[in-house]
Amino acid sequence: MELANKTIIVVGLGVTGIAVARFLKKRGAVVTVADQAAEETLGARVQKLHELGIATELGHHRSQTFEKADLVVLSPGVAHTIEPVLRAKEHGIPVIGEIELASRFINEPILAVTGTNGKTTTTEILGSMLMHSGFRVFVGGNIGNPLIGYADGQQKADFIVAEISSFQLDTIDTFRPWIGVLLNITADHLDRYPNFDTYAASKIRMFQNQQPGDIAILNGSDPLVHTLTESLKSTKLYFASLKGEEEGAVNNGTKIRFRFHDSKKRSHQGPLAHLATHDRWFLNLSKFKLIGRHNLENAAAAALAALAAGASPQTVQEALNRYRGAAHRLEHIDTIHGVDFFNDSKATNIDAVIRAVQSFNKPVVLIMGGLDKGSDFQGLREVLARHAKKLIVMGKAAGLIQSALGDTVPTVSASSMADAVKEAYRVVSPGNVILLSPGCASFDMYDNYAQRGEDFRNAVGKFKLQIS
Ligand code: UMA
Repeated sequence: MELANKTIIVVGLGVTGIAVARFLKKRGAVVTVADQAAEETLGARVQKLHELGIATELGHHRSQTFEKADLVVLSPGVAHTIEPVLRAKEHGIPVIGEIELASRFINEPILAVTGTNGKTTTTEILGSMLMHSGFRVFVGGNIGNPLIGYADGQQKADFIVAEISSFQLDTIDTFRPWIGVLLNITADHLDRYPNFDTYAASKIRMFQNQQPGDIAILNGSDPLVHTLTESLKSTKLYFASLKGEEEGAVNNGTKIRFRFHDSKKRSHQGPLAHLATHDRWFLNLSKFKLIGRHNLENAAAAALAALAAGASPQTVQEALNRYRGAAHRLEHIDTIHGVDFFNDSKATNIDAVIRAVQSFNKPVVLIMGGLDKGSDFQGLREVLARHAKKLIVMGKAAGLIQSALGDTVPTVSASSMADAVKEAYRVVSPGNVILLSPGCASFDMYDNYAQRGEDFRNAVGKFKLQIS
């Protein structure tokens, strides 16, 4: 792909936009970074670009600028359906995302992980399994480390392990992971997609360029995943449930057991002959630190990908034993007078909240709220009726959540995280759980979910001092 002297508009001045602009500038492109936000809002990021000699167009998007470009590169947070992008496409200007651009400059095999929930955990476990096996690995993508950084840097990896969001899949064209993992598909981001089907279709784009030598690792317990992946050309492995002669892994709570066929029984001549030696092998879960059934699925998916890539069973087991979990995902914060506090700030959709609440065999006081993403909060009625003692709601979506769930579980609203923690603690007894699992985006009160999680951690810390 020739970049020198090309006029390229990079849209979005976040982590991705900066990394893409730097990459393109180094290769001789004439780059402008466009962002709809005003210069004052973007702060030091603008300065950083100007120091690199990169032009900016800030405050609002101008269609004329997009229409004059040779190429438009979108950040994940920029929808490919906004007016200036549609206009550029009408003018025949190619529009791609950062993942597409990066993949055109990466020669190493890519192991990509997508799904509504569990992406970061699975990506981290997979990266760690491969590293334990002695491979050099770059871990990036939606996890916060743009893939273009690898294409631009000096690091030499054997494998690229990439967390990939639906936003990123919206703007791929030739992106072709050697191994693609699809964890699950449940409703999310309905503020960006017109409906659930469009969102689901975006997830399946992960496999659209795969060929028979490639591998798709799929959730066997999800009928929708089965239906949407029926016509894939790649070799399929399944986790969570195995039907008929399907190959892959199932978990029973204490073990993840693997099933692989030898070449005589295989319906395909894929790249996986070596897996037959791992048939009936199992991962022991006695030292696995994460709670919740969904995390067993994440571990099984990661192990399948690692084994397929050539990791040894022993190192896969070792990496799993050592994995401590990603921050803000069912993260244990503290125990105060027998009450456990868990931070699940990354749970920004309904399915994630359901999985979190179901992870405990104890009464839960749940803190929810933030910015609604078009979610149907009614989906929580059953699980809350069964497991929740009280619901604390906060942020912009507080009223919406209260009207959907207030008749199912005693509900109060809180004005701040500190207030929410205090309200939650009023009704607990030893053995209970106070869980922040918001089911909403964080942007009404915070910069991101991590800042919200830290606010919860601080509020719990201060509360502990007050009551001790
Ligand atoms: N912007 C525009 N025009 C628009 C929309 C946004 O100019 O129409 C501008 C905003 O004003 C802002 C900039 O775009 O200045 C932000 O771009 P971005 O949202 O793509 O932010 P990045 O910092 O580049 O982060 C992105 C991902 N963000 C999103 O997908 C929203 C990060 O995922 C990712 O870690 C990072 O790239 C590196 O790959 C975050 C995320 O929330 C963690 N992802 C979603 C999720 O996990 O649910 C998908």
